[in-house]
Amino acid sequence: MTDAIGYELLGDIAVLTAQNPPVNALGYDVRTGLWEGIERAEKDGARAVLIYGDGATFFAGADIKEFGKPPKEPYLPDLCTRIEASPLIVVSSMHGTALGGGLEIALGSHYRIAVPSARMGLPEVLIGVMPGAGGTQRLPRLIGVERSLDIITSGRQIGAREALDLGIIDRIEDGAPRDIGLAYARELLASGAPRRAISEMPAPEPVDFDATYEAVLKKGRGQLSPAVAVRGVQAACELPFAEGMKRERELFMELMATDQRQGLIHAFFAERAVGKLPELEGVDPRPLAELGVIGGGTMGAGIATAALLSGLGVIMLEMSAEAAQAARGRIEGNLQGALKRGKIDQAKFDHLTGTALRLSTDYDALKNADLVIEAVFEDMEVKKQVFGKLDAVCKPGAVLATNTSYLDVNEIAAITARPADVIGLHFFSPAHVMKLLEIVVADKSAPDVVATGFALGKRLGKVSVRAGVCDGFIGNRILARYREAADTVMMDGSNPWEVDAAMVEFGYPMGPYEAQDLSGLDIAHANRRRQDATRDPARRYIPIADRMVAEGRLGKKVGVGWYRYPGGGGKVEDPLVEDLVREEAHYAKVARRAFTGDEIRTRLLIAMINEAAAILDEGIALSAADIDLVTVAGYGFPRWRGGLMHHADTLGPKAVLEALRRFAVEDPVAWKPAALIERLAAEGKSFAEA
Ligand code: 3H9
Repeated sequence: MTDAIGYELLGDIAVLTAQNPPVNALGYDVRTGLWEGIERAEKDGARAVLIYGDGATFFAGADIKEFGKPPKEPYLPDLCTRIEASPLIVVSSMHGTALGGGLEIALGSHYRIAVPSARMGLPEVLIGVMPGAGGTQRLPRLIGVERSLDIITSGRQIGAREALDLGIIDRIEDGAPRDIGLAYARELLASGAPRRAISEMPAPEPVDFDATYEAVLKKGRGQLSPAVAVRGVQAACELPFAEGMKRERELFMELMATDQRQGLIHAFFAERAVGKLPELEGVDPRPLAELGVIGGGTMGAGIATAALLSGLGVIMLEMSAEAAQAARGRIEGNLQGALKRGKIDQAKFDHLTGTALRLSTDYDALKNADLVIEAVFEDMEVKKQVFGKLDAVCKPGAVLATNTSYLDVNEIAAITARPADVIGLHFFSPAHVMKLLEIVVADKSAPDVVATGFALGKRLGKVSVRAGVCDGFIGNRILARYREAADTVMMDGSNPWEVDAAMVEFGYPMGPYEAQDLSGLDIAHANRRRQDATRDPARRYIPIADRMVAEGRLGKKVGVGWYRYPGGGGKVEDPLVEDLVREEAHYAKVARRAFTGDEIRTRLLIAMINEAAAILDEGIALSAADIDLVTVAGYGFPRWRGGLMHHADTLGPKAVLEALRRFAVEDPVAWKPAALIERLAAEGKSFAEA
């Protein structure tokens, strides 16, 4: 037997223990060990088999690192079938996260028990595949089609309680997984409980699978895996079990061969690699118990909410008692949302809004804070005043963070006598919802201050990405080029809804103009005014957005922006905007022409890739994968495409360069290829290798 599975015979119960840290992934050794363990138990005359995992979890699924390599026998679906076919009573005892192939092993077992904290699910669609070891065949037989479709197409994890209610598991018991599993197996043997094979249960009742497929496909915004998984469940209704397993395998292998699977798994591993910075090796973060937040607007309230939910104490500083009261209202509103969704209970709500949150108008209240995040008005002078005061009151060793989106963190740090303690923590609004956190490392930021930023990000459940200091850091710097390319296309012949439609078709949840309407056109406008002094005069400037602001079309909050938002809800295309665009083009003497969706997409994407390449080359981002995470977690880039640079690699630096050269004929300044792209194209290398 392999070392990955321990074998013991305890009386008439054989115990198979998974020993494949960190998550007991079902790699080749584990599969072989389980197969041999079942055979040995049968030979040894056992009457029951217990399967459980050592360490943190039951099996967390197939070994994703084996994906894309030639599969090696025993295959996981065959293993589940072999387990189920055993004449012995097989019990799976689950703890941690029984996911994907892990839950499928449990479904191949005859009885399932779990500890109360266990979580389980079939998250395969989230990494671009679908359950491929009987999940789409056994789960619907066990709990019905509709509930299975919900679990399989969402990939969501469910807790032990819900699993028990749904009938996925037979029992919940507190204790060590080995102990509760053994006791259960003994009880089953003593009571003469029968062997139960889900495959022998009747085929489940069908639903309208074509309609479900279409609905799921639409919801996936171009992502295929959840929709294809629907066809797997359909097979459970329409085919005998063994045939259904074959169909599931075919569909699974089809998805395995897609770019989408590669993109999603790239994003999965990028998320796990992003915090592992060489500069932080062996560096401990500073202690973190009390967080100060300055400014209780939408951003500050969101940060405070996220911090409270993570268990940190929060002191919110505002300018006046009224403003503090308004900030409390926003935070309580956010927490009400968490209460409604069942994320917290009433007692927790009372605690978070009671003792855990303090409001003050006096900087002295921040003197014991371990970390203070400033989220005040985006203005250098205002920020400097705040940091001057923080420098005066905060305890030695406190981390002083700015939530600026664009401003120079070095300049802010320099106002203090402790620039090593200063860092940028760029949250995205609403901060208690959005996943991205850019950790902006200034020239003098101390390594343990950076480590504290990452520790905070982890605690808040964020995807934290290191960024260097520049105007806009990683995300907003790319966004500026995206908008510029969109505005140029609009000026030269398109309109906002065509541009938006082109990007939605690519997989964005919304296009750049609808997104601007949501965030408010005044914010970008103020930023453009800040950049006026330093803008390259040779660069083409499109004044349409300024004109919109001048006409009071500030976005959704005022009911009109690029679109109109009538009282009844929804957005409406506005011919006035088209007139305005045509007028501006007329003033600028532009000969307009039509753009296809493909042309629009290519321009917007190439513009972003070009800027991202410069960002990578300058060391503002440490890797192409970090840029991928920023675009996916903060800017709506479709995750199934892996992120901006992963997508760029599917095009290839050579093709990107060719497109840039083509566009540069029209405008050599805006489309000047980044040096990195020229180098990679010449060397035949990818962005991932840069
Ligand atoms: C499947 O099962 C297909 C079958 O239906 C059919 C097959 C035929 N494989 O996330 P963490 C690594 S598809 C390999 O930081 P956490 C991870 O990279 C699979 N490695 O910890 C990291 O490595 P490192 C369906 C894996 O506690 C380390 O383990 N299952 C796998 O925050 C710790 O991970 C899934 O999709 C894996 N399956 O979260 C589950 N999983 O230390 C995917 C993790 O070198 N996994 N690693 O960076 C997860 O959702 C989370 O990792 C989990 C733990 C919740 C388990």
